[in-house]
Amino acid sequence: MSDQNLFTPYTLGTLTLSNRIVLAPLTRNRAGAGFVPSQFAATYYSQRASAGLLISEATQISQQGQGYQDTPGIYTQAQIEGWREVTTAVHAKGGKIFLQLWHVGRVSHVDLQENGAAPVAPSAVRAATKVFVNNRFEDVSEPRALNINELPGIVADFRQAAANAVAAGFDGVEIHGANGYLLDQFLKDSANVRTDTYGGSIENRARLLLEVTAAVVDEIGRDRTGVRLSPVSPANGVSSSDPQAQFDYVVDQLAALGVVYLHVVEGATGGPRDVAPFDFGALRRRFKDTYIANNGYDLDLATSQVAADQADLIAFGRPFIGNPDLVERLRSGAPLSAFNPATLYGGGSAGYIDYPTLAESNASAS
Ligand code: 8OZ
Repeated sequence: MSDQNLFTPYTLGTLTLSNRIVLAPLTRNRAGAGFVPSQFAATYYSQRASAGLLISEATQISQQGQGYQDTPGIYTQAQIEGWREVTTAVHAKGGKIFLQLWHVGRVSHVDLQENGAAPVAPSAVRAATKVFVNNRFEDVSEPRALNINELPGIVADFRQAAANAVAAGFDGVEIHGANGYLLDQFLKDSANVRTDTYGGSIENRARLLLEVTAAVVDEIGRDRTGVRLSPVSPANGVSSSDPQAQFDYVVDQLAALGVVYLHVVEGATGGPRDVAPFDFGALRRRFKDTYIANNGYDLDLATSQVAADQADLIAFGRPFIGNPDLVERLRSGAPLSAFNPATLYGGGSAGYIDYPTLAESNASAS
């Protein structure tokens, strides 16, 4: 045991975080015209700036990378300018913020793609999942397998998006390699049945993630590059036939590339932590730099895992929605507020920037 606790500063690369609590990426589907971040996003993120680190909602690197309506992008000048308002507001409150870079792959719908094109995937294997589009949940569209000649273009899109994120004022980026989206589809052999150098072996299935990571590190530097993984999550219909050996390898390679953090969804995303046997401690030990743990953490588990050196930082997702001052509530043992599920995905300011801090609710009650 050590004397580390959640509320002490932490050095992440060149950044000093004020505590070890992280805002996990949360999709909120409120982008405006041109997939520019919501006019309320600067307020939303800055309300939560007391977290040691904020990770933005998943943000598509291209139109092809979009899978749900009204999610923001980072591939146009207007999007960069919209995000700049967010980073400026967060920095004004002393916060730090990374942008999560996202390509959904097969988890998309023709109505979101250019000219109604099919979504792209490692293989023409449709996911048994739905996306929110046309104001309702619809089955994903039949995907087409990417030609090997198209993969450098996807790597280039991630690279450009990372450069755009820095131009927008972000402190770094998180590559979304989790939850059954494109990079995870390549990793998981339920979705990847390719017979070329991007399919088959553990090494081949990791190739696209590692090429993307190397390109982003080259573009913006290792201290500004994190990666999120979900080794055993069944999110969006993916599974690996040998997750421990696979993710031991992936993590060793990410360590060799020198990324500043590994962010791991432990268990089923938003569900049980014990969905499948897996030694997350092995990943933590193999990766010498910062390990961010996520999924179903409460104060007790977060405190004990940090004290036992099983994680450096803990990412909280849903508890941050209704508690913009989550850090202060955890520190003081105050009760947590629930959030309204009806305003989780989509809408305007209601259920987004109107959750009060504890001090605000006490003031209005008296
Ligand atoms: C919830 C709804 C839509 C997308 C993820 C980006 O699971 C998401 C997501 C979550 O990583």
